[in-house]
Amino acid sequence: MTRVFSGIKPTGHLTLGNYLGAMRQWAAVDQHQADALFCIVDLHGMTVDHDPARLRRLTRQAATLLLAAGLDPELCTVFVQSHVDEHTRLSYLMECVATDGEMRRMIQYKEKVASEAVRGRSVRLSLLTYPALMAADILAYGADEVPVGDDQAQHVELTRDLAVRFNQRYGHTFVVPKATVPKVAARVMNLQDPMSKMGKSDDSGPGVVYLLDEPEVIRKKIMRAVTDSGQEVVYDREERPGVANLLEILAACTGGNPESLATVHDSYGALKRATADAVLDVLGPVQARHKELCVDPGYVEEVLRHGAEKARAISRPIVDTAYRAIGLLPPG
Ligand code: AQP
Repeated sequence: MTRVFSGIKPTGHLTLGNYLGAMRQWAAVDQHQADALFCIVDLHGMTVDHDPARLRRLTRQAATLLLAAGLDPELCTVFVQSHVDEHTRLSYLMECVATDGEMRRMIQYKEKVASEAVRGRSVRLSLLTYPALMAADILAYGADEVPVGDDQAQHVELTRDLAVRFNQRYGHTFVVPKATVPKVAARVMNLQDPMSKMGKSDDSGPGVVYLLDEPEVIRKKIMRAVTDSGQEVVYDREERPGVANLLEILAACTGGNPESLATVHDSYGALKRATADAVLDVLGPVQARHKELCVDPGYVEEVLRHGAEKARAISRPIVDTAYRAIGLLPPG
């Protein structure tokens, strides 16, 4: 059976981008068709300035939202990265296989360094080595496929390179994984700045739809989305990125396609209303289930404890093999 691994960073409240680009596919497809592991990658949440209490809170909230979005612990494994030591054990080996040039070429790293430099700040070393930990996350489970939005495809590509290099130098140890990117909503854009991705740690609240926003807030954000001065609804990502983003969100929520949806709505207002309705239809059940799960936090903790046990049982033998292969003396 194909093994699938994917993760989500608790660096902010989860967004419509996380849901349409990742979580929905995990729940609707991956957990049914594969041996799937989904991880709240809390260690990655410390590569930028963080507040310990907030990180803990967001980690619990992300786990609750994954279950609310339909991940079923009977069908898949849901766990927290820091609960399974194998991730950091293997990450160091990945750092010994990767080069600093490879790390510095990562687009996310370059963008973050540039934006911090503007404020006269430097970045944490862990931001540079983040892709080594991400490679470890994936390779420790022998994952064949990594479903991600297209922003993460470069990191999965590096993971493949590291797996191949390790296997060539030290003997076959790792499955070489491949990224799978959803056909629709691979990149949901910020409603106020449709040239930038809708990201959960963005400062621009009005451009980001959070999964736990109140329905009227969601509607308001979509109705106020930046479009352009045109009148006619056409799907053109280059020339009309704001309208294209709304059409893509609507398509992702309704199962249509952006080009034909453009012919259905005769004004930007009608398109925005339809998009808001569709988003609310999709998020309503997730919000309702989240509310139910919050009543019983013990259930979520139990799911995570059991998930970590299952994750450990898979990853420990693979990481032990890698330790032996690279030349580390096993403990007596
Ligand atoms: N806007 C998006 N459109 C489509 N997919 C997205 N994903 C994230 N944003 C979008 C996908 O969600 C999964 C989990 O992402 P992540 O939380 O681990 O990391 P990220 O991609 O860095 O997400 P954010 O929200 O942009 O976080 P910050 O702001 O902290 O950097 C991944 O599969 C991702 O592709």
